Amino acid sequence: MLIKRASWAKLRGEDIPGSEITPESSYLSRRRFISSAVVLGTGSLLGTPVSAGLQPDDELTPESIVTGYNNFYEFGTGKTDPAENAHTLTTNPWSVKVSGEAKRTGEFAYEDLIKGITPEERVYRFRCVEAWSMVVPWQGLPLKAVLEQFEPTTKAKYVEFKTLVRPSEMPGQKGFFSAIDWPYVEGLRMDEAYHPLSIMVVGLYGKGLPNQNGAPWRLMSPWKYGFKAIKSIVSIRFTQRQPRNTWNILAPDEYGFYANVNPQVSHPRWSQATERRLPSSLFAPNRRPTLPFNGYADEVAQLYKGMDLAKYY
Ligand SMILES: Nc1nc2c(c(=O)[nH]1)N[C@H]1C(S)=C(S)[C@@H](COP(=O)(O)O)O[C@H]1N2
Ligand SMILES: [Mo]
Repeated sequence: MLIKRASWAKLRGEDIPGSEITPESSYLSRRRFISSAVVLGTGSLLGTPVSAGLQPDDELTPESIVTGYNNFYEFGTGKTDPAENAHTLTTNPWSVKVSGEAKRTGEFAYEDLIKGITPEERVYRFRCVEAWSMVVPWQGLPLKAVLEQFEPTTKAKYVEFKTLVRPSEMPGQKGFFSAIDWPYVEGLRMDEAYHPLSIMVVGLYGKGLPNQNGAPWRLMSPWKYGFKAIKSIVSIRFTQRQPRNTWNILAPDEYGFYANVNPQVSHPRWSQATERRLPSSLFAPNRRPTLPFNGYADEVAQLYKGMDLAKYY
């Protein structure tokens, strides 16, 4: 696996020496980097981003699309609603409640939970269940390092996450008409959460994470559909039993708990065999085949050995 350290100072936008600043143009020139990393396979290319699973023609999705075309129903159901409405969300102070099958539980300040963990840069393919996709340079903390701080017990088989509920700042939580019973909730099996590809995202394109993308921190397990990547997390609970998750509660026949990207298991209303890689338009749809586990099968398929993936969708 290819790992590059990111810098907390940079993600916080603090004053740092010019030499540490990575201009956007250098992200663009990494297109070449990405393909050569894939060609070289798993060499120890320290200093390049983690790019396992990327295909030679995967190009970074422009920052304006990653931060302007979002799903974050707390701010509205339209793709541009989050970018329009989320900038006023208060993310400092931010506290996180930890509960369940762990030795260290209680209320923690966000800064105390990220202290001492070095952010890493991960360039991941990102596939929404709605059949569009992106390639995103995230900065994140290995999820395992975040969760181990709480010393989960052997009873912890799953971990559940919840998003903030604050209707005064989240207009999508105000109406009576919302089908979602807030908070947005998601979960992972512990071995999925501890997998090295799973990260808690704290930055995007080398900057602090924009509110519309889930500030101050959000989940990312790149082999799963985007709805697993829960945003603006305020609660972490370790459990023995599989938790329910928001989209599964809304439409259990359409969205499962596992939500592993799978071109062979169609959504009841559309095929998952292909995806529209953004930017995509009517005349340049940029459609490409969807890969099993979103292209990360070599890394994660063994987590599901012996499971019927059509049943555990
Ligand atoms: N709290 C919360 N998290 C969420 C969502 C949401 O509506 N609320 N949408 C999910 C869906 S469906 C997707 S595709 C991704 C979108 O992430 P992005 O806007 O950063 O691309 O966030 C996921 N996390
Ligand atoms: Mo999604």
